[in-house]
Amino acid sequence: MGAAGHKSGFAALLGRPNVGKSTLLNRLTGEKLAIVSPKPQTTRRRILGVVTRYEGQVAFVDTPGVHQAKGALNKMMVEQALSAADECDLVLFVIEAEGQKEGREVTIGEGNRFILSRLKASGKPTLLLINKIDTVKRVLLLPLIDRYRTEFPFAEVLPVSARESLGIDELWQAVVRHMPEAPPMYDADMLTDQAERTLVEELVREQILRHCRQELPYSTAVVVDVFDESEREPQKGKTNKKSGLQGLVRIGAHIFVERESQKAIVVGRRGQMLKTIGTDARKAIERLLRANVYLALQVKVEPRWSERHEALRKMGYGQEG
Ligand SMILES: Nc1nc2c(ncn2[C@@H]2O[C@H](COP(=O)(O)OP(=O)(O)OP(=O)(O)O)[C@@H](O)[C@H]2O)c(=O)[nH]1
Ligand SMILES: [Mg+2]
Repeated sequence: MGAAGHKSGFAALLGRPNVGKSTLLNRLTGEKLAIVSPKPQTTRRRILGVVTRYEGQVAFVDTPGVHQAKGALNKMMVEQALSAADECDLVLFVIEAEGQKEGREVTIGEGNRFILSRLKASGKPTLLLINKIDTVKRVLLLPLIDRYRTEFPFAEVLPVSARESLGIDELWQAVVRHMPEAPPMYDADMLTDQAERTLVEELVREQILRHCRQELPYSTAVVVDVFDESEREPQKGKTNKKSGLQGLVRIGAHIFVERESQKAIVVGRRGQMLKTIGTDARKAIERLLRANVYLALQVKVEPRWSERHEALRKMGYGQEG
């Protein structure tokens, strides 16, 4: 493919927590690159997902939800999101249609107002993505679109459903339209910049988000410290004909929490909770690696890790370039 006329650039998914940014990234790339949960503040760092097609190459950047951050970890998350928006070619501002009621005036919440003010200051071309349209009647979208259009000169407005895969192709076409003309930035087979190890940590964290209640997930970090691939080659390890998994990868990971009481929750009665988390995470990791996986999890208390910068770095949330 020649460079002349080729479209290529960065598009950052920006929005409040829980609006479906990560679900959109996974849908756009067709791969599970980001974990998803019904709890806010699931994504903690930027996640790159590259889509290369005939029409062009787009590097999508999923970001943590923008919220009023308290604490070092949350402040870092919001900073990551806002700086990603500053550095991209196109902002995809994601809001959710969920909660819109008939006959009630549309109000823009404080969180979205704050993001809009940042977008105004940055002056980046921006598309408004209204996600979760599967949850509301179509007629409710029009007042929502009108309200937002009066606040900001969006280049385009796109109603989508990441979960039901509605409007995704239109979204792709629109994003490409707004990409600058440039040669491809990545090899055609490049999908993400995340290491397998990082993806594994996230898959374990996803199961903690899924199985544990309330505030616990916010105090949890996962660090893989053993990733033994010596038996990954199919001929060396066992191959399961039924599952199609080949070879064996041995993984050891620590789950960090901040208090003994939290450790008790993650471990559960007679270790039952940790066992459930481990079993479900192992299945997800096997799908990712297409290999049999031996997963050993250990829970460790690291007081106030989410407040301390050196601990944040140890958990892999350190400042990056
Ligand atoms: N009904 C419906 N639910 C959706 C849709 N997209 C995402 N969700 C759900 O919304 C919740 C949040 O999705 P995420 O993708 O984790 O949201 P996020 O914006 O990445 O959240 P943070 O990482 O916390 O900022 C999950 O329960 C998703 O399944 C959609 O199109 N329709
Ligand atoms: Mg997310």
